[in-house]
Amino acid sequence: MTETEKYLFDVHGYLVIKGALSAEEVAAANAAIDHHAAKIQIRPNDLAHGSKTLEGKTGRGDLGGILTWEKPHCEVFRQMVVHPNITPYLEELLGPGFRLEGLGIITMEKGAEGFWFHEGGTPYDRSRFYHYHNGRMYCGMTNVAVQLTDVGPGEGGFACLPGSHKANYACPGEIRLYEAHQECFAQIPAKAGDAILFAECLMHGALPWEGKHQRRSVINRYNSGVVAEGLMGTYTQPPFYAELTEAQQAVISAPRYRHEFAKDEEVRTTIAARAKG
Ligand SMILES: O=C(O)CCC(=O)C(=O)O
Repeated sequence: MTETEKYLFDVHGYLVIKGALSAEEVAAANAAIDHHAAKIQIRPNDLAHGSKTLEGKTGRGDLGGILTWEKPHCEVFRQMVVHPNITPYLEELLGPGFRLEGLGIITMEKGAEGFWFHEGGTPYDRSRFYHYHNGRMYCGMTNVAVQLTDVGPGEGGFACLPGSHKANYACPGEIRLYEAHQECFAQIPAKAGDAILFAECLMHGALPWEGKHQRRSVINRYNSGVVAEGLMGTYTQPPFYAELTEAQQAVISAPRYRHEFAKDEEVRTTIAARAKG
């Protein structure tokens, strides 16, 4: 994570990682979704929460179970959970040994409703926080929304209130419902293959989808290695565990205590210095 990226993430609570996936990876993910399109579950218009500005003609689509799909369709999603273009950002925010909390695909057809703006740092949630301490950022749940189709300016989809990950006061209801101060929100244009990295405690949601094409976003949710909001089912390994690479197994794992490597190194340096006299 470059110094500029750190600055932008700290200030905004999100960052667009451009070109996180290659064109081949985007194509493989889209082919896999096309193959499983019949499994997309359209929600019963339950996300706008009565907002007049977020309501739509249809619900958003949800598609799950992607890591269990038959080969080759599961492979690109398994690669995505520990992708070399994404892992360094997660290590910066969550520390080494971060773990996957859950994942799924969001689809939206033209006219699909938005999602009311949730989270936002108040009330404070011990698993979904953001703070800066001893020269580095610390995040609770952190998400990577990998875009599989282009999102143009004004087309809707993921949106947030930049900076709200640091909020201290409760958010007024009409702002959460996108009925006041809309000018403060950011809708995030992106190209297929870009990934939106965001702190879950950033107030975020979605605007109704205006694009002619289907919106497709893979959302991978992570937390630090010691935290679990869910257990990927249970503490038992998922049935496909043996098929995963070592790196994939490490993120699809039960929460456990992990030493902070920096601290270990400091101790080792002190001991080495004393040994030299
Ligand atoms: O990208 C979206 O549609 C919003 C997703 C969202 O708010 C969430 O998953 O919590």
